[in-house]
Amino acid sequence: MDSPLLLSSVPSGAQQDEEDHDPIKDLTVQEQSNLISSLPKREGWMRVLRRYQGFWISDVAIPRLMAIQAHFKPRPTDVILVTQPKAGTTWLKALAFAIVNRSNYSFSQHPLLSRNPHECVPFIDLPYVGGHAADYKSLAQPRLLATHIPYSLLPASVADSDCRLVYLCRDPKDVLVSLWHFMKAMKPEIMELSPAFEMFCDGATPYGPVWEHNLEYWRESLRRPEKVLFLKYEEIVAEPMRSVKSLAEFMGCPFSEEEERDGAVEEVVRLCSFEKLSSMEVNKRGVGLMGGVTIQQANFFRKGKVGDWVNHLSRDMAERLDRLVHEKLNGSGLTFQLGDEDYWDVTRMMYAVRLALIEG
Ligand code: PAP
Repeated sequence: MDSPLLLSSVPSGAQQDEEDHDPIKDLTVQEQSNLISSLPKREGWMRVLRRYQGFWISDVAIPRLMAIQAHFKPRPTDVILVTQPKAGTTWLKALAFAIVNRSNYSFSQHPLLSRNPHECVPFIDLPYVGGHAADYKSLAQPRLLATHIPYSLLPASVADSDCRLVYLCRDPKDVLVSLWHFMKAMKPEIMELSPAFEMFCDGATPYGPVWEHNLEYWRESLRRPEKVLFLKYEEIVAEPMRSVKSLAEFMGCPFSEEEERDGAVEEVVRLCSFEKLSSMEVNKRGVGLMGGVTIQQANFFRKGKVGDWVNHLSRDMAERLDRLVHEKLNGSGLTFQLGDEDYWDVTRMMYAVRLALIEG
């Protein structure tokens, strides 16, 4: 078991503002541990999950989350990238980093060619050490940080600050399939897909329920559109150039007409594409350490496709999860499909295509 002291050390991003603050002075390690072990528990994924303030959080991540809740203070210029795990965090980090730093590096000699995106944009809630640990002090302005923390669990300092949040979500069916593969690759003895599906439907995934995570940021993006940008993985896949331009605008560094003419937007899209990043040596063979777990960087790059769930979930499973998500999001204005009718048509069409392919 990882040392709770180590895990609860305050993230370096916050250290700059809270240099000499003891992040766990409010609770002793023993008190933290007693509190965590009293929380409702679910097992089956890589780590034990505990129900903490309405969300399922890995037990080893809770002390650090508490430290963030108590002491993290963003700078007004910070941009915090937020995702549900497996919604496209790695991609969003690469895109934001490439956009913000486009005048600092040439595209042919770019840090993303030799560093995994997680080494370029640090998580505030998960310490990551790869070939190069992210250097918080020299991060460009706006400083890019990342987190999986649900909106209601963020400290009030975030809402009170002028910092911006970029939220990326993804069709929950693809999130489930991606999450299961990711964890299976790292810990082959985790549960099979069928019980994982049941836990997912119960909302019991890291930082889940997924739909609550999505909804909280969705509502905040409607309330404060100038501070919270809400993106979908599927939309970036469909229109990468448009997404990159609106991301740049939101982060306060829009592309100039000249840059657009010179192809800078295309360069960002190309540099951050699944094909390009997954072919880099660092992402094929590199190893990193995230939240105390050793991770092959290649595990962050599996297929990068929309709709791969069709190859793993039965039609019953897909329809059940679609229906559940549809009910949970109902009335919010957030959907993962085009419309109510299309919702079911798309699922059926995907299966028809798959069947046709299998039958040759
Ligand atoms: P994390 O939240 O643990 O950091 P995250 O990056 O969100 O993981 O999830 C990885 C998913 O994003 C993988 O999806 P898949 O399992 O369905 O394939 C991965 O392939 C995909 N991904 C990583 N990089 C890119 C990219 N550059 N473009 C598109 N998808 C990507």
